[in-house]
Amino acid sequence: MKTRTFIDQVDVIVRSGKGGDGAATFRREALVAFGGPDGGDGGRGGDVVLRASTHVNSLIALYYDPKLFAEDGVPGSGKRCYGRRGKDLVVDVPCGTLVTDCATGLLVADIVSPGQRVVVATGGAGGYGNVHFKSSVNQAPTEHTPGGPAEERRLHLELKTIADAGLLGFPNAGKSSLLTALSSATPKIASYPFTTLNPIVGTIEYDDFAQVRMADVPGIIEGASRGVGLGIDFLRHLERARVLVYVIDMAGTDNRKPWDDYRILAAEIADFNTELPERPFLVVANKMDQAAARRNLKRFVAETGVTPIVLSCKPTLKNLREYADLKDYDGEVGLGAFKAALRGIVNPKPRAHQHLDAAPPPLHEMPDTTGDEIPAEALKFATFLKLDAPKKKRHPSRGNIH
Ligand SMILES: Nc1nc2c(ncn2[C@@H]2O[C@H](COP(=O)(O)OP(=O)(O)OP(=O)(O)O)[C@@H](O)[C@H]2O)c(=O)[nH]1
Ligand SMILES: [Mg+2]
Repeated sequence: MKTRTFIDQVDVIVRSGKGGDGAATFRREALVAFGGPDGGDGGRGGDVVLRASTHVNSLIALYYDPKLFAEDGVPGSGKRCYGRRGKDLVVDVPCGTLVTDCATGLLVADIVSPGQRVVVATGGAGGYGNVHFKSSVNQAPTEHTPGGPAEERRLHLELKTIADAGLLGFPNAGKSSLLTALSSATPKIASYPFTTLNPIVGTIEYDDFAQVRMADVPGIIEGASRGVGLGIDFLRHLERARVLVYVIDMAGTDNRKPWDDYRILAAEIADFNTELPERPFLVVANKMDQAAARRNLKRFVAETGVTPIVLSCKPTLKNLREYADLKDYDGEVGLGAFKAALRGIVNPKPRAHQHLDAAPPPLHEMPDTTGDEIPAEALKFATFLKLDAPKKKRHPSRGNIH
């Protein structure tokens, strides 16, 4: 059996640590009469924390190990010894994980930005030892408190990939080829349907280092909303996309009709989520290097009323407009045109000086320095120093007293 390598939905049980009990002990020592109470506090139980990480792209680890239990706090003991606090359990999840409570169905968290941490089960507080209960009228207290209870719940984790653009199309339309042509992602490409079984995200880079993330998902076929083929469950990975890209095999491989393909795709995504058809979209006519595609293009425009961006993913093809005799075609032609159209909709910020309105002045216009201090003018552009960022507050050490 083939091992699973990708999971985008999983149920987990999270349980925080129980707080350690406070101790009720008395100082017993030779030559010390009436030593008094010396029971220490219990330690706090550990939390269960979900942390967004860019180093994981699937919930597979949680599928094989769905019990997320943090450590209990250690009970207090004599000689005012406080118990150690339980260790937090920090679990890495991919960016774009949606967490819901299975019992209530309510949203617990949407974990999106790298490094974001969400405490999904809080550890119980440590109990008080009997040292806290001594007073002039109660000099030998046996009172102490138990540690706080652990919190346990069942959570549903669902991954909705974060990408700016999502590729949508029939199997074999060339979605993975398009992603490969524009980014450095390496999805599997082959001439049989359902080559792609998991969503794959690639990053398209522009000259000014602006980036657009594009997701390739498995192909959908007619009836997918009823579960035909791989179904449309994986379309959840396109739900966060700002632009949908319909990839149409204009050559009509396997006797398919491109205009019907387009209509079916539109109907299937509307079945999945009524909001998706209202998103901005681009239509791409792929495989234009083939003669059949050139024949189909006119009919496609007439039947659907859409003027697609025509292109071919073949890397050897330099001038498609000439090669495919598209001189009088009204629409855009080529991979470059598609890249530009994508940028027009997603509008990514250039990565250089994206935080500033103006570019830095040329170096020779920068004020001169003695070399000891950095001029204020130059510091403005030294963003890596993060001078504007507020200083992090130090957490006051509270020891183990609760
Ligand atoms: N002639 C020609 N063939 C292409 C072009 N783009 C893709 N192909 C071929 O079409 C076939 C399918 O390409 P894929 O990129 O795997 O298609 P896909 O849409 O990702 O398919 P699934 O992952 O199965 O949904 C491969 O054999 C490609 O070589 C193109 O522009 N021209
Ligand atoms: Mg594919």
